[in-house]
Amino acid sequence: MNDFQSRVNEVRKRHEELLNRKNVAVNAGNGIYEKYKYPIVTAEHTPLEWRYDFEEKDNPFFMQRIMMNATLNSGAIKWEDKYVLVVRTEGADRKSFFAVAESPNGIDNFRFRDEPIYMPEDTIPGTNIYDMRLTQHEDGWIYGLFCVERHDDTAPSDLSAATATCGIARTKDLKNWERLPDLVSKSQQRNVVLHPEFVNGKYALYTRPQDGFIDAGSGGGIGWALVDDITHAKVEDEIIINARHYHTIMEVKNGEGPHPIKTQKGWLHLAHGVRGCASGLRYVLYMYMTSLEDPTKVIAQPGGYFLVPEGEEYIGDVMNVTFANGWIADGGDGCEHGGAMHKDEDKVYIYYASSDTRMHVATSTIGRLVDYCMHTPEDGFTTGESVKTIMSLIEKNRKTNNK
Ligand code: M1P
Repeated sequence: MNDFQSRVNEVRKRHEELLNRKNVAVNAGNGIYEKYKYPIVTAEHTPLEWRYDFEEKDNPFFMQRIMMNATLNSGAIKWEDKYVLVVRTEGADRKSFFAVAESPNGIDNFRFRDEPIYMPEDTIPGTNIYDMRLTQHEDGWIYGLFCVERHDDTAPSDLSAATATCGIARTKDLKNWERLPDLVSKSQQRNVVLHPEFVNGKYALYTRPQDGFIDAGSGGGIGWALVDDITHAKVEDEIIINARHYHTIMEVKNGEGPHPIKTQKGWLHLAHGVRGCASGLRYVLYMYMTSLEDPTKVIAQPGGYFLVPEGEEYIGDVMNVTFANGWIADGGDGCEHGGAMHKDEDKVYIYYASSDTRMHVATSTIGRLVDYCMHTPEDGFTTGESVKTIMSLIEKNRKTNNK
């Protein structure tokens, strides 16, 4: 065997070992969810055929010709009995694209399909696309809403000036995508998510109005807008349903994660909150619940964060970030539509990225997550209120322990 062939064999062997690695639950100790020992999808999981030229005469050193940098913020759906991620995959050239990776059990063995998704363009082509939220809507389509970044040509001399718009595409099979016109909105938009059910006969969107590409500015938090026609979606009236607040984990920005999960007690939401600190922005995950009768009404808002970067999760291209735009509530059906009513015992697979670099999973159940939302004290917004909340738990425990 020549050097070329033995190197090919070695690279293939290592790749297969990585893809077949079993994952192990690590008890997070908070009782709310389990994290797992290994990331589930990394740049190293991408197919070798995307990266290497296997022709010896053209690539005698068997080098990577195209490098992959990161696999992050992934949409998720249970589809044909598989746990499917639409992974934001980022090449060494900084361009993100979408690619489907599937697992038989949701926690390991994720394999990319042979080819990434070639997303059709809107009338004005985008420079970069990322962070797809998948919604299996009651209209029968699976929608993918994502951020489209373009250079802001109103500032021609500033090469970092950009705009964020919500791109919309739909599919029936996660293979062929129909691109619809981008969302029309007065402000820039990122983190836009389609609610799985019609509300008053209209499509409902969670929005995140923002003044600039990075700054939320006057955009007060997670918004809500009803849209008549998803094939020409336009935000007319937008209300803020989950506001940012001074000195909280979402002081600087927040954004809806995946679409909410329907439970007997209300819609369960996962979102991210951002605050500033000396080392930059810190992105953490938080949860809240809204009413089944009125999805704009928050009925539970645990104070503080739900999940944060820990250990190696802190480190990556953008440090101190956890971000989630995909989760699967698994009632055991092969592919449940987005608005299915979930039972307490249904397992929830929370797919999150750490530090804009790699994908992880955490697992819980509907019952645990609802309990977490309904019984975690709210943020009292001051040190005094926080201490009072701790004191009342101590007092309750004193009584319990003295029984
Ligand atoms: O770098 C952290 C995240 O920053 C952005 O999120 P937001 O719009 O809430 O600031 C997004 O670019 C996201 O992809 C990224 O993970």
